[in-house]
Amino acid sequence: METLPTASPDAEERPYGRRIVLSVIGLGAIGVALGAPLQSAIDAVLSPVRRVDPTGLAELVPGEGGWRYYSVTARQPDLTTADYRLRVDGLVDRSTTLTWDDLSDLPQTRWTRDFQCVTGWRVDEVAWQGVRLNDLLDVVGVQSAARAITFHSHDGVYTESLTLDQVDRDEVMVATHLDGEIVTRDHGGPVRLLVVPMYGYKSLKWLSRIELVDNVEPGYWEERGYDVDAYVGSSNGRNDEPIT
Ligand SMILES: Nc1nc2c(c(=O)[nH]1)N[C@H]1C(S)=C(S)[C@@H](COP(=O)(O)O)O[C@H]1N2
Ligand SMILES: [Mo]
Repeated sequence: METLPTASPDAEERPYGRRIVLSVIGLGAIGVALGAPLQSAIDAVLSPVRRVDPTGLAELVPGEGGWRYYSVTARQPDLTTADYRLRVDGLVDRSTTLTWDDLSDLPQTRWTRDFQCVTGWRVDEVAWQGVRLNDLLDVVGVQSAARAITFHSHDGVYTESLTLDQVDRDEVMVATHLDGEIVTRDHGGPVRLLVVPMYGYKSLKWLSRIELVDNVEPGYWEERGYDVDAYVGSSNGRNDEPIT
């Protein structure tokens, strides 16, 4: 069995969300009853899933509307729109800290897109609203030495990265609304990243900082073997046109 990337005896570090924790207690008991040999056969079948969701059980427990709630930390940030802050810094002309109201005052973009996790689950036609990353970058001014962006999360652990060439495709959003409502805590609210053409692990939740850097720094899952280039295959090609 492969080593779980972030498994730790410390419950605070366990890499699954609380909804899943509640739902899988019964499934864990099944594993105990089956005994070790059968359990390792099940583990082998689930292993591609485990590489992204070490519990392997998120796949079995769909949330509302087909979503699975992922978090690599047990404790999720609990931020109101009033205390939310977004730092934009690194190789920019004007480092800045934005509030929720600052984001609301910027031009708003709306895209309806499918959302797909690398493990195979997918939610069709999710309606997103927020600020295009390129609009935000225009505000701060990107310096010529910048080549990539490192994104940080208020969870203190998760990071993601994109090259500026990838961002130039103009399909990245600092998202404030999902299906008409402020992004919920489970979904990484009040503000998360949305990287439309890529697998879900690029869409970092509880976005805290956008850091312009001169070289791409592998993100959380990239450190664990996933690609910085995470473009979804042709199966996700249905909703690629912006609606506004
Ligand atoms: N901070 C943080 N962002 C994250 C993750 C995470 O564990 N922590 N999981 C990623 C993965 S693998 C997916 S598929 C999506 C899932 O988004 P959801 O939890 O809103 O369904 O979030 C991505 N962003
Ligand atoms: Mo994912």
